[in-house]
Amino acid sequence: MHDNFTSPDFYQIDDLLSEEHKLIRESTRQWVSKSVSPIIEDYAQKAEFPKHLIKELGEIGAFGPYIPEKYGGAGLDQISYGIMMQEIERGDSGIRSTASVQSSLVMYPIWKFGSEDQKEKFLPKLATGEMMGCFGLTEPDHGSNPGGMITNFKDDGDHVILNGSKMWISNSPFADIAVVWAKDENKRIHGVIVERGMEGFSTPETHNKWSLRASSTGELIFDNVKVPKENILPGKSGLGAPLMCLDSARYGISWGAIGVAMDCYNTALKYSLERVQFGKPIAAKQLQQKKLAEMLTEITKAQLLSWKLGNLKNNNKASSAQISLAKRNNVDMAVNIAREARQVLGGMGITGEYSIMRHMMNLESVITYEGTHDIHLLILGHDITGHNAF
Ligand code: TGC
Ligand code: FAD
Repeated sequence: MHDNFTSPDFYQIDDLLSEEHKLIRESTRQWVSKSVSPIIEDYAQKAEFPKHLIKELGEIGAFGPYIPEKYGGAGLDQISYGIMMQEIERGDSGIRSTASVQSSLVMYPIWKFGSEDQKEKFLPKLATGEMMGCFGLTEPDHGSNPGGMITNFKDDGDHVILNGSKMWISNSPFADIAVVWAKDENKRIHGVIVERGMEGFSTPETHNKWSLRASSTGELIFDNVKVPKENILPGKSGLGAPLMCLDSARYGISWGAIGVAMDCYNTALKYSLERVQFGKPIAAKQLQQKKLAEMLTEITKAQLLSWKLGNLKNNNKASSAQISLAKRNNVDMAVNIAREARQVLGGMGITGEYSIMRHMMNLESVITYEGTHDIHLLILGHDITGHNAF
């Protein structure tokens, strides 16, 4: 697929970015144009994750951009992380998933809640992609309500014995380690690092997805897995620990959704200028202009939202409810833009010649994972009223 992306910046939001932010954006954008756009449609059609991109994602710094350099990260700020997610998701949500799971759901908990030994053992290899991780929170009977999880472990001397299962886990079929959330004998939730090869641990792949086809999704099954106690994250327990990781990933998704929306808008704009019907480019028709004007309006609002949220995060001032607002708004914005953009392309919009239909299907996962559209509304409702309506 030819990549002729140009990025809209209607409100000169570039003025709000530093030179370093712009350099990061440019280099990530070039990588996406060179390495993702030309191959991604084929991989999505084949329902296969392009594994060869892992090494390159490590090289461009997409694994743990904000993790300190002493652990192999890039030591960048939150806006830099967001910009990278924006550019990568412009290529494909599944590739951004791989980067954000590795960064926010695997490296982040080890960095924030891990022992020094765990940080030194895992983080540098995760940063290069030499080691890949996944995050196991969701269970077959506990999706939106992870606090009800039944995966559990029992004390067994210097080990614990882990039982249960997780489903819908991005990257599980090939991950080397899984950060798994499980209850101890007192029903307290802990993060446990489970390593591939431990007896009783398996990761079957989930097939027949119509969404996120270029991402590998699977289960995590624990059948009396003997895990050394040194693999338990010591720094924080309780549901708040995985929810802190989700806050970081949800923030990245708020930027990623902007990347998808920009790609759809850009494709629709170019097509409408070239496609002639009734003797004129369809871009000259009011109905198509309405679509394009509304897309640009929503993208601009979302850009300002994520930029401001990034600054709050840089100052440790972003609340979970603020993050929910941005994830919910921006993904919904991208879903609507993908649908409108697809219509601008008429019949061509349903083909793999253009990225829009793939984005549109991917977004059905993005609006569901990391907290559904409904759950983020309820988080906001709770924050506004003080009443928990879950
Ligand atoms: P609740 O009683 O409200 O809270 C339990 C404890 O957690 C604390 N807390 C938080 N702490 C840190 N950050 C947050 N965002 C927090 N939200 C709550 C809270 O203060 C409390 O602490 P304590 O000390 O009092 O115990 O919990 P609840 O059981 O009522 O549930 C709250 C709810 C519904 C908001 C939460 O469970 C939720 O967010 N559900 C959605 C589940 C979800 O998002 N799953 C995502 C799975 S991972 C994924 O989808 C990866 S896709 C990756 C990809 O491919 O990109
Ligand atoms: P449910 O919780 O069963 O929700 C079903 C419907 O009910 C939804 O519309 C929901 O909004 C609604 N609902 C639920 N509770 C309420 C309520 N209180 N009030 C009103 N409505 C409600 N999880 C991981 O742990 N790690 C991963 O890496 C991961 N990757 C994923 C990748 C993909 C492709 C997908 C699709 C999912 C992934 N997930 C992952 C799981 C994801 O987080 C869950 O699918 C999501 O949290 C929703 O859970 P559920 O699917 O069980 O839906």
